[in-house]
Amino acid sequence: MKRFDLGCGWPISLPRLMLLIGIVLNLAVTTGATGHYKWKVDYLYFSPDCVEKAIIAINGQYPGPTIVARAGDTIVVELENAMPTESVVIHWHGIRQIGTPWFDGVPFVSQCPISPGETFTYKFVPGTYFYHGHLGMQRAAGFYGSLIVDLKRGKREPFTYDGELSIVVNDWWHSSVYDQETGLFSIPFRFVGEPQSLLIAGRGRYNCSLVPTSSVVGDGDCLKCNSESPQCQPYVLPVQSGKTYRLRIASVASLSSLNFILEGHNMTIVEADGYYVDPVIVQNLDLYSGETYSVLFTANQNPSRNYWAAINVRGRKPVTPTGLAILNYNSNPSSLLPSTASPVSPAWNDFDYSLSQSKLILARKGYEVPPPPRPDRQLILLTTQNNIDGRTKWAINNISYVPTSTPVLAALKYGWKNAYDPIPPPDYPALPMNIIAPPANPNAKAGSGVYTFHFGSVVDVIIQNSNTLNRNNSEIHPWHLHGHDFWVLGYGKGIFDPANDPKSYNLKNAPLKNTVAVFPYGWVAIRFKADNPGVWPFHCHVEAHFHMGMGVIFAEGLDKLPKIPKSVLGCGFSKYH
Ligand SMILES: [Cu+2]
Repeated sequence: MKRFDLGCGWPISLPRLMLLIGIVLNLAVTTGATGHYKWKVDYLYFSPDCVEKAIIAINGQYPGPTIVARAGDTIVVELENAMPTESVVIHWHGIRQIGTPWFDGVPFVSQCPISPGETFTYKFVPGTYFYHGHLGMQRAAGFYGSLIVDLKRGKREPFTYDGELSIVVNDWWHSSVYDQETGLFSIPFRFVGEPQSLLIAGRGRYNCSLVPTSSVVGDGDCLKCNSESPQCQPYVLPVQSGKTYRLRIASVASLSSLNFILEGHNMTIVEADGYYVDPVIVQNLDLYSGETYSVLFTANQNPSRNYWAAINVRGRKPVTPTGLAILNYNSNPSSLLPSTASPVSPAWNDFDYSLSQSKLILARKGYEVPPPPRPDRQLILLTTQNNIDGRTKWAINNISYVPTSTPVLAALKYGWKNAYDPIPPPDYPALPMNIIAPPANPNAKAGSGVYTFHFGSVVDVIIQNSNTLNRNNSEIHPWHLHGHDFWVLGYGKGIFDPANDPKSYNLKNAPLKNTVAVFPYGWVAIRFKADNPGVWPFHCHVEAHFHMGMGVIFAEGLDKLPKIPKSVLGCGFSKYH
């Protein structure tokens, strides 16, 4: 038995669970190199923003190690789960898992939470991605890292640069994810609140003078804050004057939409979610949780000083200080902090700014993959915040997603009728829609039904945003689709008009993405081809929102799959098969 302290004076003794997971990242071309990684996942005290807290680390490292691969490579990751009380799954965000849907890493959809000795096979396409825990709120506990897949040797990017830098950004809380989860499921509802810090490459700085030092029993009274800790010194991005850099940025934020700024430097967006986009120059970059970008910038400012790299909260009234890293020129000491003030982002509630920046993201000329001209099926998904049995939930067309105890992939493939909800959710919301007042929705309920598509069919999904349970409040939701990239056909304000709005869809150079934001009181339309046999979640990437039911499950082509590997089964009904 191991004594494990989950936080402020709450020691518990729990049996130590040891899980050994083997992951094989197997690429389409078998001639590539093989990379072998050994990972040990465990809780560890760490001080990402100077405040110490138990976080999930990989090999004692936070954020987790960066995987760098080349298209065509095979990567093997042996993952030992040394956490005393938790299973793990890892979602390889942006990787389509063609032919290997069981390795998508979503508990009770693609696989059982992992048991000892399993081996996973993943397929990559080139791009900028990341990985993260997808069980409970493990991502918010620090369980994530970068995943970079370079082009095959001999292939060239349609742009040039002298050096490459990579950061993951996120928001950070001092409360444990157990406190956060308990609050979300409590009556009355207790929200996680705004983050205490914003982190760049896992580093932020909380003002230690705000940490209570008294021993009075209460929230946070035993937080340890050490502003000298090497774990919370600003991350350094080293550059040489005159050179051009590719900066890869991924947002694994739990809640916040973020805005990234390189003080004094313009950025040219060249890649989004693994696809080249038409180069567009911006002074700052809006980032939604689940999105990845590459930007180019040239170190063309006065080289005798350093500059801030900064993130600010967008879309929610910010109470969190700016997250800061150092853009370190030439031989200036990396510890030389800029004397300038923290960069300021556009007003948090300037949603028109965000919308217009999102509309700038278009497929790069010469690299366009035009969407099929028309859909075979259309879904309109109205997202609402609801009260179900006294708890605050999110619902899609009045159904709030709850996971089953059996992987849906196996349940559907083998026809285990009792293992899932056989009634598919509705394609359209009940009319008339009301998106500008707190929803009544007296019939909202929990469910786990599945949308099943004809294999190879073209599906349009319109996500319709609405007012929350609070008056005059509607939130940004970044929606992420597993197993596919989708074309972003268009955005609109107000209620989607099925007769007229499709006329303005971009069928020429719509960008391919795997995550897209729907803005307050508006809609976004996406199109994808249901051509990847498997079962795929489509959900809000705000961790608390998905946890509160904001997602749906898609399925297609299961008869095309061979037998599901035993290694991903063993829970729920799959125990008996
Ligand atoms: Cu959301």
